[in-house]
Amino acid sequence: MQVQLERVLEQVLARNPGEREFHQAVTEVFESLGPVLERNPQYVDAAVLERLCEPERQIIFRVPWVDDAGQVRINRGFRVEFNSALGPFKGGLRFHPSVYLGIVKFLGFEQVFKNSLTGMPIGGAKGGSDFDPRGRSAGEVMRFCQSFMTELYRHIGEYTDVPAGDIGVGGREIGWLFGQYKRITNRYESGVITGKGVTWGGSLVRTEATGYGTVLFAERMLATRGLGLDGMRVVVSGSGNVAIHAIEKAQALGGHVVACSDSLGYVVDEAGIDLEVLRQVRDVERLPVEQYAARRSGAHYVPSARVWQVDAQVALPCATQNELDETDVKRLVESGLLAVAEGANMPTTPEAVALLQSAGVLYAPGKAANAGGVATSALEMQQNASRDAWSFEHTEERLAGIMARIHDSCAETAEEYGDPGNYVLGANIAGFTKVADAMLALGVV
Ligand code: NDP
Ligand code: 2IT
Repeated sequence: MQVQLERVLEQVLARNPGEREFHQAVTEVFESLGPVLERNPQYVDAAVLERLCEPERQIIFRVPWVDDAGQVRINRGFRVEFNSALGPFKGGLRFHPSVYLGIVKFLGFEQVFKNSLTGMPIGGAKGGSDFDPRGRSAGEVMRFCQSFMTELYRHIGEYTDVPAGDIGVGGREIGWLFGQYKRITNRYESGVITGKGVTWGGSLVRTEATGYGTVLFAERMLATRGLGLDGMRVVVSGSGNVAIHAIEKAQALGGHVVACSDSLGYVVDEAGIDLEVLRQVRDVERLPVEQYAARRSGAHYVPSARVWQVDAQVALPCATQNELDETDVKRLVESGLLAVAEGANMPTTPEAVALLQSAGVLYAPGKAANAGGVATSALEMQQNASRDAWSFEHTEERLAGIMARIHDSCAETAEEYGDPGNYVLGANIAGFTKVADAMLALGVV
């Protein structure tokens, strides 16, 4: 790493102690930026790196709510508004007990580059809470969402900051969050949040977009080696929004998806995952994935283990950060792994990424591969601004075009910088350059 980069990285680590995931995300981006700074000393002169690593605004707040037993509960809420050089702050909200500032900041930092890669006019942010929705009634989750928005509303807006979903925040929660925003502000401001229901301002394809986009990226990446998903053995981690739609698109393109998981274990179904059963268990009844195996003859459940024990030609991590490590990758490579495309954010550990790259496995980092979700959020904002609603076919076509462009810009940038096929380098440099140029143009702000 260049001296300039090392100096800034040291400062970032020292100024943000204990934020392990944030350190990891910044280090990974910095490892790609040496050649860009050599060609563009103006970025160093204007302290673009230092500014990029310091969020424009960080909000931490108390979220009080009352559980079904009448007991008062307190959670911590976060919104980190990272960078608005390219457009209003944009990024999801995560409700999960593991959430703390270091996770919100890693996600917000990644979001800046991801949103830049989409080519849409959106800055980067992330938020959420350490609230654990598991085992909570619908009433409890609604009251929590209302309390969360009772503070958040003053910080967001169509032209300011536009949240969406992430882990633990799906269409149901977006409805409750938007309902409270509307009630407090007395404004039907559709563009303030994305992932809305299609009858009240949402966009068709937004629900599917992240998973679909990840698979479209994988397909285009495989095509660079004359391959395709047709007939490939696919393993997906997670069984939430991103995983389910990744499975759907992989199957539509001829992939044979044999396993998926949740935080408690994984299921294997050699006949191919039955999406109808999976949706009923996970989406409708909100039960652990174990129930899938109970309802499908021939499927089996493995508790307390990672899905990467199952052989795969294509692996799609769609659950959470650092869920695919060196040991997993070593085993998968030995059993014929060809490609990894990340539906989740930073699911692969740095050591595992290095191993994938040295083994010649195609590897698409999340900030490129899962950008279809936020890109379709930007399409939702576009429809809201023009009070329009596009058809499924048109919106999916737009998504496919965006994913193809992201893929190609990563591939071309990697080639331009002398490392063809390195999608990490391509994504980081292409994402960085656009934000950095906008920051230079906007002055020292
Ligand atoms: P959901 O809440 O719908 O699903 C999350 C899935 O991941 C569940 O199966 C969950 O299992 C599993 N999971 C969550 N935390 C852990 C953990 N600590 N260990 C193991 N498994 C875990 O979330 P999404 O599908 O929306 O998000 C999945 C990933 O995709 C996240 O990394 C998110 O940041 C990323 N992403 C999401 C986008 C979106 O549009 N929603 C856009 C881009 C990226 P369980 O139910 O047991 O907790
Ligand atoms: O990580 C992500 O890109 C998301 N959770 C989606 C963000 C958004 O604003 O749609």
